Amino acid sequence: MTLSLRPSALALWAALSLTAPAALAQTAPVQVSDPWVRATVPQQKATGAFMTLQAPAGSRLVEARSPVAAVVEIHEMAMQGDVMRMRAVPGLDLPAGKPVALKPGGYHVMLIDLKQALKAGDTVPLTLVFEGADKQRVTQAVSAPVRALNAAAPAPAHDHGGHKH
Ligand SMILES: [Cu+2]
Repeated sequence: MTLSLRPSALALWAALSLTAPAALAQTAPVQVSDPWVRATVPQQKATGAFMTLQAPAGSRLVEARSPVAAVVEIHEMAMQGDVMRMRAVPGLDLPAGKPVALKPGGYHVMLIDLKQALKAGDTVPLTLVFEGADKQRVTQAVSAPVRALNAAAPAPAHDHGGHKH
């Protein structure tokens, strides 16, 4: 009959272990929504990856990697004189709870020295490295579908109101 005691002992153990890793709450995973990569044409050696990041407790994107590119950088668009140019930045701050958009014409993850052409329908694996306020680094794997070269951010749903079939 000693076995009948086990379930309550297990429940107690489970309750204790749930309260133990309190520090993990501060490194809640960054939400990555709608990741995508812009397709390339032949000979094109670089392209951009886009997504929306939201960090529940605040975080910083400090690094990105991908097996399809020899070099991966975090880029921003900035005016240089009269010309809009992109340049690498050491990281991208993600304020707590605020969505940060990586999109064409703005921040993006730059895939440089591509090892292969990327065509619509392909999937590109990305590894994102985030640094929390506690300086702990966490990596997050993302699968980003490749979209056509002229793809922009997803268009809002069109609703013309009168068409109910
Ligand atoms: Cu760039």
